Amino acid sequence: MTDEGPADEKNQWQVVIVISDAPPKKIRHEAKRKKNLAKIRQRESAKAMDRLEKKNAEASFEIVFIGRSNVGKSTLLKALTGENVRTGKRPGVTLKPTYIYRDDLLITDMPGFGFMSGVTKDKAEDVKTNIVQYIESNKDRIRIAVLVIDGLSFEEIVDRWDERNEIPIDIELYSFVREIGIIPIIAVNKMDRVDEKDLEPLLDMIAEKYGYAGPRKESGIILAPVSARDKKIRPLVSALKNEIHKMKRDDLFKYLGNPEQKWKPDHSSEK
Ligand SMILES: Nc1nc2c(ncn2[C@@H]2O[C@H](COP(=O)(O)OP(=O)(O)O)[C@@H](O)[C@H]2O)c(=O)[nH]1
Ligand SMILES: [Mg+2]
Repeated sequence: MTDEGPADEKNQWQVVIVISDAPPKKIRHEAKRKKNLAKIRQRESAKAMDRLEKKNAEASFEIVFIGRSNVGKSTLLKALTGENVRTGKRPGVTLKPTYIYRDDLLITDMPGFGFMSGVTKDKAEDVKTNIVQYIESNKDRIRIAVLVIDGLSFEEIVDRWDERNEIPIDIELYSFVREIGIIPIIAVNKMDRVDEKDLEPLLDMIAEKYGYAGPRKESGIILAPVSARDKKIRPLVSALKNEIHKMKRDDLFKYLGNPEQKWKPDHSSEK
């Protein structure tokens, strides 16, 4: 008879239940695996950001596109560059810019800062802060900012902010880029939904909302009425070329709109 041997018949089938705080091995493994994966992803994402920043640093001329979600920014960029930048993300969710590279020209699609009631105010503010920070840290190479607005809903949005005694993000960002020496161009999109006869009054109203009183043409504000949907973007292409020409970079014309399109410097917007 051995030591372990049952001394008594009653003890033979005793079941021992071990109660432990530790999760089963399988779950522990899974948790560890997830944690490692998250770490790797974080590292990869940091590396990707570094690579992106290095790549972006090679650019010497940047044009940023800024606007609320749903104003037609992606459609406009597609019409202008042929590049598909549509992210398909929910408005206001993406915080990171998207880039288009053409030699040393960098075209940046900034995240949209919310529209209507779809996005909370905090989220819109977060996006705004990100945009401001991005522009601040890259202001040496950012030469032009295209601020895209929806020509139809712009007045309503501005009025709503006015009622609350707040400055609409569109207008705040316009002043901001101008103050740090970046040329702002306002692309007034969705003009296919505006009657020809209403166009001039609409542009006057927009200039006024941006704080320009008096005759619009003498004010210096650059407004480009376009329809991204119908690829009618000539006023924007002209305004861009006009500014790029002043910066002596006509070599970049070929990357914007229809390269066949003849272009002559327009000095009407100069003071
Ligand atoms: N009527 C009209 N709709 C447009 C125009 N440009 C864009 N849209 C529509 O507006 C919506 C938002 O466009 P999108 O380019 O995704 O806007 P984003 O969020 O600013 O990038 C889509 O349904 C487009 O088809 C335009 O010039 N006219
Ligand atoms: Mg978009």
